[in-house]
Amino acid sequence: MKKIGQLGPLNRRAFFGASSGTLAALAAGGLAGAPRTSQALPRVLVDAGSFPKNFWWGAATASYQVEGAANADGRKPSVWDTFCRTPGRVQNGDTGDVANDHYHLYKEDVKLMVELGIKHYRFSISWPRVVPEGRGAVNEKGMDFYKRLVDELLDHGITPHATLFHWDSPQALEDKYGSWRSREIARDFADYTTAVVSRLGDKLKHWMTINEIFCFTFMGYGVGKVPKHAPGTIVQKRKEVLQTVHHALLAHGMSCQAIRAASKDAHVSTVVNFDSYIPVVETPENIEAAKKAFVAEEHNGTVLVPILTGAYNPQAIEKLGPDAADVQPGDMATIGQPLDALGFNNYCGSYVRAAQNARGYETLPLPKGYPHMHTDWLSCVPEALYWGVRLVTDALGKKELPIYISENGCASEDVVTKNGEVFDLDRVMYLRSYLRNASRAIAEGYPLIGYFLWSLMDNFEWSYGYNTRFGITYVDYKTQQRIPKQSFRWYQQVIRAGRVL
Ligand code: PNW
Repeated sequence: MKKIGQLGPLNRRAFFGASSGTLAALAAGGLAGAPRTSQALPRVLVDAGSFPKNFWWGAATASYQVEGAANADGRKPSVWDTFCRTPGRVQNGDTGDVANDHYHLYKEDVKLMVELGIKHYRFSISWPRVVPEGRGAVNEKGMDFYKRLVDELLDHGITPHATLFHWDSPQALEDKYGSWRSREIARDFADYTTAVVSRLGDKLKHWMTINEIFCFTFMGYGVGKVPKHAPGTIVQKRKEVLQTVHHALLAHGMSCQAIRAASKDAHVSTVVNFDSYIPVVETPENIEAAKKAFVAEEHNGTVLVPILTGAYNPQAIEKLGPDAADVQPGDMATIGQPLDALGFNNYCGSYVRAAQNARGYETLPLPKGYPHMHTDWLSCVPEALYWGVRLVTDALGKKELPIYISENGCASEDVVTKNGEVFDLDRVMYLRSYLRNASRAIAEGYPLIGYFLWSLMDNFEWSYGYNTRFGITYVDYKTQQRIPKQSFRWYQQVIRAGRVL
């Protein structure tokens, strides 16, 4: 791969010798479409924050967080409906019963997307809306909602990208066999996949199997204590948690096979919030340290690495010892299905440096005063985006695998002014910094093809309820009014210009 960042002095001279017309075109983002491997592309484009013309500019949401209509047209409860009804689990006792009422207001929301200028929209399909019992009969009325949504998107020139699972698993399967604790869920998920793809696959080509395995396994099953996410099961042993991870990996692999069987021209990917490691100083030693941490630490070693390579990372497994999951013959080959792309959900990251220990690296704690956004877990670590993309390529050797940012976004304490405006300048600052790192990755030749901002609009933020807002559109939940924030206006211009503004 040719790395533009490594261009020699000749090219830099060529740039500085460029005509004022070229400079003007650069300033206007007019060269954004230049191929990323072009020898003529000057390094200064890294700083200009330009993006290729065919870059996927998008935004994302998820079914339980926006749809509402919890009892409409035959939908049955998901584990999140139950979790929300359990006192103390969700702030303020909030539920997804109504949420953004997107189920009924989707046409208005597509208009919002048109105004924003995105050409790609990522949403998720609710399993208990489509197969209310988790297995068996398909609820065609529920399915029809997604057909209407897809038609509406296509009519407006927006490419739909569907996530098959974004945490709202059917309560019926929780009652039957404890959801992800049972291996049976992988088969049920594959059958549900077939039901969806065989009905939507003629129009919808971009499929993502599962969103963030980490969040409904490691965060859905707690050893001896109540976890933060549904189903909220207390287990006795760590191994039980790792077993849910294994079943989710298996479900992903079988879902990939089901998609390809049901749709010949499907684009298949999955979405992982893998941990990103930033060399605290970009020296060769620290970069090596980042590569080591990236594959060996528990989360990546037990989720991303098996998905991309068909094997758990040996160091992670060794560290887990007796807590590692039981694996049956053939499982790993199923898990390591070839993918057309990888979705990367990125919010933060860890700093790392080389160390004289057995692992060869150490991660560094963030000091108390480190920049922090408006929710407890969200530090501002923009380089995490660049390094996450780079490390998939460099540490896992996946040089040809396209990567897109499936989520990146920021929580702010949004206040609507008397004039009906929202000045979420902290969100703009955050997004701008992360997008600059996206442009750096592209300028250096890494295969980053798109960006879905989380989120198109405020929505149900899981155990934080409606108090934590991640949208670039403000939602007044009393009236369901949508109010574009300053970040919306900013992103709109970024998309238009094809570069960070
Ligand atoms: C993602 N963390 O979750 C989810 O995919 C979205 O549904 C969610 O609304 C969004 O991020 C914002 O939270 C995450 O602790 C939850 O690092 C937690 C973390 C990261 C992502």
